[in-house]
Amino acid sequence: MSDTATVFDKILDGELPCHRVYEDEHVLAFLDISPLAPGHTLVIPKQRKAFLHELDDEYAAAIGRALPRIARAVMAASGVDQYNVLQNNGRGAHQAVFHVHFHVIPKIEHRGLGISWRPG
Ligand code: IU
Repeated sequence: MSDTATVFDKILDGELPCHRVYEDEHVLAFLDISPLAPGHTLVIPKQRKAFLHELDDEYAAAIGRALPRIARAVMAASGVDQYNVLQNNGRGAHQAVFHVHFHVIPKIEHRGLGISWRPG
C-alpha cells in the first residue's frame, strides 16, 4: 500500500493543482479541498509513504521543522490563536488518503464552526 500513488502524489508531481501554503525540499503544505474551517491546511512529506511510522528520519525531521512554521502562517492568515493538528493512520482511524499528511485546522469558534473532531 505504501507505494501506491495517491491524489497527493499527483499534486506533488504537478499533475493536479493545489493552493500552496509552504514548500521546501522535503515538505509541501496546501489548502484542504474540503476544509473543516477556512485555512485548513494539509502538510505532507515528499516521500511516498502511507503511514507516519514508515517515514524516513530525514522526512520526519523536516515535517517536525515545518509544522510550527506552517502553524504560524495558518494562524496569521486565519486570524486565530487556536488550532488543531491531526494525523490519521489507517482506514479505521479515519485515514482516507494513503499518503502521510498532517491537518492544521484553525479553531474558528465565532463562525459557528466549532470542530469537535476526535480521533476514533
Ligand atoms: P484523512 O486524514 O485521510 O481523512 O484526510 C484526507 C484529507 O484530504 C481530507 O481532509 C480531504 O478533504 C483532503 N483531500 C484534499 O485536500 N484533496 C483531495 O483531492 C482529496 C482529499 I481526494
